[in-house]
Amino acid sequence: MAEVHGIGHSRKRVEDARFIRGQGNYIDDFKMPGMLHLAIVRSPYAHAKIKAIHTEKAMATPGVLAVIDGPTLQKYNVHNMPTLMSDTQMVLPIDTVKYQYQEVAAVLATDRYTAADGVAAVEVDYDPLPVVVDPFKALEPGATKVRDDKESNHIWHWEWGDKDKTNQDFDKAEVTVKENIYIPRIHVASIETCGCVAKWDATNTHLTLWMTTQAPHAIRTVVALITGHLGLSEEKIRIISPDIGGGFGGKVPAYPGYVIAVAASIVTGAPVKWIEDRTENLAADSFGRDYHITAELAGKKDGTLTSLRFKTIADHGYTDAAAQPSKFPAGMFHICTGSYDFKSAFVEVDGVYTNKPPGGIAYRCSFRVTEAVHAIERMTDVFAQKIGMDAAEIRMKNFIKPEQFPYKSALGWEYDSGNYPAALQKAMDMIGYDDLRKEQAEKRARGEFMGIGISSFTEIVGAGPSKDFDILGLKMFGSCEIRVHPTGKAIARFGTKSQGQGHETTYAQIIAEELGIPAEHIKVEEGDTDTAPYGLGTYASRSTPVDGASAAIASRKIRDKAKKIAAHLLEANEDDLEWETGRFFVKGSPDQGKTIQEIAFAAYTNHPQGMEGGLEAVNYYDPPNLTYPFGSYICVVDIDRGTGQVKIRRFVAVDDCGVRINPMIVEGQIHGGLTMGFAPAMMEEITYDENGNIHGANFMDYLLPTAVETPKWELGETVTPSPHHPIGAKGVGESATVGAPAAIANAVVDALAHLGVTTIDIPITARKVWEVLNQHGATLEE
Ligand code: MCN
Ligand code: CUN
Repeated sequence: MAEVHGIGHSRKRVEDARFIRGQGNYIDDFKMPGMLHLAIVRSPYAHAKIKAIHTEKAMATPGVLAVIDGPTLQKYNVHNMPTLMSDTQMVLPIDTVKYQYQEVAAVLATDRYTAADGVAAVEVDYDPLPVVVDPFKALEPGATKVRDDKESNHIWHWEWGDKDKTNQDFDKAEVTVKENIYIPRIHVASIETCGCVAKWDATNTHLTLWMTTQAPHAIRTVVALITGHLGLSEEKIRIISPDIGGGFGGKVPAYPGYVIAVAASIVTGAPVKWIEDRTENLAADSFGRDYHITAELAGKKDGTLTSLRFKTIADHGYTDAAAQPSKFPAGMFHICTGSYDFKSAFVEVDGVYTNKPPGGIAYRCSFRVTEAVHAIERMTDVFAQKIGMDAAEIRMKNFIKPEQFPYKSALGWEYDSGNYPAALQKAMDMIGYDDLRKEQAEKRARGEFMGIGISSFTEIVGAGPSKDFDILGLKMFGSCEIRVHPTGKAIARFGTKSQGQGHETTYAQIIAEELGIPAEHIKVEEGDTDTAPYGLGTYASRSTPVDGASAAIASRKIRDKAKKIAAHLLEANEDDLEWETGRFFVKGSPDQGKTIQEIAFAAYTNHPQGMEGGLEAVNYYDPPNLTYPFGSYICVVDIDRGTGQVKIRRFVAVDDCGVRINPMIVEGQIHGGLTMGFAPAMMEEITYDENGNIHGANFMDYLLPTAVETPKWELGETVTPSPHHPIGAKGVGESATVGAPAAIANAVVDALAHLGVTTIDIPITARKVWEVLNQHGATLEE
């Protein structure tokens, strides 16, 4: 049955609908008897009226069963769906398309190839409309209106902080700096694209939907809410998220393909598969970033930073499909005071519609933290450069001090714990900072360009406390259910969903540590709404801070019950028992004890009269606070004056995510995260021409780093436990992606600083650097 194929990893081919978890079940490989396939007709225009859709030729193609369009779906009132920010997204358009590659119609056929032929045979007559791609132009009076159902292209204005105090502090500051920083649109590009298999069982009026989602329960609730009028109530919907081949935030939103597949399965009674090809995935799924930030800092000549003011235009494309907690339309952007002790700060963000695909997902980033970190870490360097201070020195001077934790930031967050100077010092020692500065001075004197960049970031992960955090009203609890079987083995289920982060290993380790059941005898399950406790899924590095805490607390509940059973078995008083990992014993008589396995057996065979039998527990965890992992990264670059090519010579990353459950998994997360930080810093970017035509809808144009381009990462660690997390752990899955780009950009600007260069936007391509060198007459003469 097993068959190895694909590049770089083996996958088991699943021949029928019996799917085994954790062994390589990708939607792409699903086969079921009678399964039908969908393929999507997409718009070549970024803005156009649909005059007519001609389906005759497609319908004449053998194997094509139906062409589904917007008006068909409208009959059932499922032509629109809500986005995570309660905006509206078309499933299929009734009469107008709003971005290039938007879904126009869907072809249902007996196999994927025939469906594609059907798509090619559908002819659509369009009337092109004026297009607006630049968010600044979209805000001008008289601009083309993207949305017919809205007053203007301005979606929302959001501000946070003390505006008056900040303005006063700026007015009286000795030094101020200001830069425009653009953080470009990028795409997730997971190994697997999005897809699903919808299977409608008409006899039992039951829908099973296998889909590439990071948040199966939330999807189930949303499906129930939008299809309740069709009889699909929540108990009749089962969402299963199998191996999804990478998430990175891109698999949090719902996409039209899922909805069309469900509709097609309900109408035909057959299982229906939809899977994107790479271009569809790159061109039409939700994007990340696209923040135009005007950043200002104020401070003193001695390097003390006092005040921060950021103004941002956020390009959301044609609908606000950002995946953010409801209360924060710009996510956690207001973590932008970073690792520094600012006295005042004020941020404002304006969301804007343009004729581009929906944007605003958090590409490996806890809700806009990457944008915040990039801006503050770049600006700290800009300030240092202006007053002639060293980049490490200004950081050491302004860091929130270890004794200030818990620390309330100028923008209202309460940082749980941290030791920023220790992390930076460690990174400086590892890389040999002082020697590098000497080498740089010598090289500069010889006309060689070398730069050193630091990023001392603070993350904010673990959404989140129910007081402030919900998505579409659903509070962001963690959840864990553990059942200990009679033989002392266990199954644990969670409301999260691993996409490659190794939850099967690390959750089992948490429970093993708490209960003494060996990790290999703890089966971890996620992603099936029929079996897992309700949960909001995996993104924003929330699994460890929230569901990881649940695992510890549910284990402790089991231990409490186990103690009562042990007391019964040992005929001892509960208060006289002591715990060592895996065993209760009588104080003072260590040989008189019962192991967790003996206790588990007794829970089903010999439990105390009056007690409930069995040994299991459920915990829903409402975290008291978020966790604030941090780190200091240092990057050394050499620039080729002939070509503008930037070579990363060394990159040291010191991370602190509190207690590490599994150091190897943490290192893997950091390696992957650094590579995904390097990618947008040096290579990745999605752009459009003035007609809304995408550049970068395939891997020839959208540059993903491979092992060849990726630098060698050197890792270090410090451990500052979270005081409020049951085992002291903080999240780590995104830290490196958040922290890395600024270190790289800072290194490049540092290499060019003596020319008067103060900023350079990512991605830092050779061409961009060469142009900067050329402007300053610093290219190599032939
Ligand atoms: N861990 C640990 N000790 C800690 C913190 C974490 O051992 N102190 C372990 C965890 O137990 C878990 C892993 O590290 O196995 C990541 O944990 P965590 O930081 O809680 O993050 P999540 O599990 O919630 O994963 C989400 C995060 C996000 S948001 C993106 S995006 C991302 C990332 O994880 N997507 C990934 N890493 C990814 N890795 C893979 N392979 N594929 C993705 O799609
Ligand atoms: Cu922030 S991307 Mo991850 O949240 O799935």
